[in-house]
Amino acid sequence: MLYHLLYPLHTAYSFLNVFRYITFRVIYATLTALIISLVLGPWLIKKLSSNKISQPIRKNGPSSHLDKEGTPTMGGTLILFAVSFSALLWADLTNFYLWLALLVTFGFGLIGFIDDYIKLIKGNSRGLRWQYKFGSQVIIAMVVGILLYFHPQFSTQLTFPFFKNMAPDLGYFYILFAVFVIVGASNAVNLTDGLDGLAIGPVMIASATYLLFAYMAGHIKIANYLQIFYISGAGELSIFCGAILGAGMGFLWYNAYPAQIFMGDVGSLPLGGALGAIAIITKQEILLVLVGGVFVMETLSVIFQVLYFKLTKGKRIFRMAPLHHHFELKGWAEPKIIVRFWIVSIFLALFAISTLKLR
Ligand code: 57M
Repeated sequence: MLYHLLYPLHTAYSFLNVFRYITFRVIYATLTALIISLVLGPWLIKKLSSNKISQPIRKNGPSSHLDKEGTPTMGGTLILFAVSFSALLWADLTNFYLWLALLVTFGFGLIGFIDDYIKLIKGNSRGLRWQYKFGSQVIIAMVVGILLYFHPQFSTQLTFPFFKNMAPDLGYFYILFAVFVIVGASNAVNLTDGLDGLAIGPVMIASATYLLFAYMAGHIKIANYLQIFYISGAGELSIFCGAILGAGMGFLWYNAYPAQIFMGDVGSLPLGGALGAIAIITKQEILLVLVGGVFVMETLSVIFQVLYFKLTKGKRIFRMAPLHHHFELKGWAEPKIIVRFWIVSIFLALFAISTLKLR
């Protein structure tokens, strides 16, 4: 909004020309979201606690989690507020991709909110029925895929790291691919959100990485130099990524071990969905497997665990899935698991960025 209000005044006040620059607006979108989540965090924690919106702990999980009983959850509401307020304040509101990212964020956020509401406030531990939860995610992702498919500028070609000449055109199958990426990323982040700061750390690392990708994709000279798709207007998504990064940092201040608040499905589902949508829009879909490698490992650990359990009629590969629980049961301290997963996430993100040159 500030871009529309203040940039036009640069003819009278030249210093307002700075609002033209995406780099400037990314920095201040990040700082705005950070300050909002830092300042409102204590108030929300108190509000959730007084309304007894706290996490029930399943008895069949690691015993160390029993101490977490009563931790306030649904902190994702704060993340969503900080992200949307900051993005709407600093981004170009006429940008198509910004509204696509907001559609996924709010759509998946509403699904997560309803799930949390049923579980935590209505007291039904099953939450939203998986058919409704999964079905509504698919519908929202389908709408995004269709809007992109019919967008005149958007390409349905798939880009691969390392092979710059390999870009098969998926045609309308791209819509299904987009659904797979967005819904998959959303549920992968959801599965990962099982230790203090374990999900928000890699989400921040991924949003910082896609902040770079979006800026480069929207900058014709850089895009041509790197031989990546030039997506006119994608640069505004780096402001959205900055808002996620800032909101994540502020949330992590309170979610860091020992957590004073959990994000809930209202946080994990939209954050994953937004990263999936940004990966699709910036045409760095396959790289999301690397950038979001921690989420992929956690999801694969569950898939392999369940398949092996069924195939061997009761045997397990891991002591418990997702992977973070396996290390807990091996005796690793929770902070050690969390920080090591962050280190892996940073390594994978740096390697993913390097692939833009290794092609
Ligand atoms: C999402 N939710 C956490 C919190 C967070 C198919 C199966 C793998 C599903 C999986 C599952 O239930 N996943 C649901 C993970 C939960 O966190 C809440 O959920 C929100 C995210 N959606 O924001 O509100 C618990 O995680 C802990 N936590 C923290 N700090 C945080 O910052 O400590 C969360 C955030 C919280 C808290 O204890 O209560 C979760 O783990 O449920 N199921 C599992 O992950 C279960 N695994 C399992 O059953 N494995 C089986 C099979 C199915 C693969 C096996 O290995 O044989 C484990 N999780 C739990 N209990 N809680 C084990 C049983």
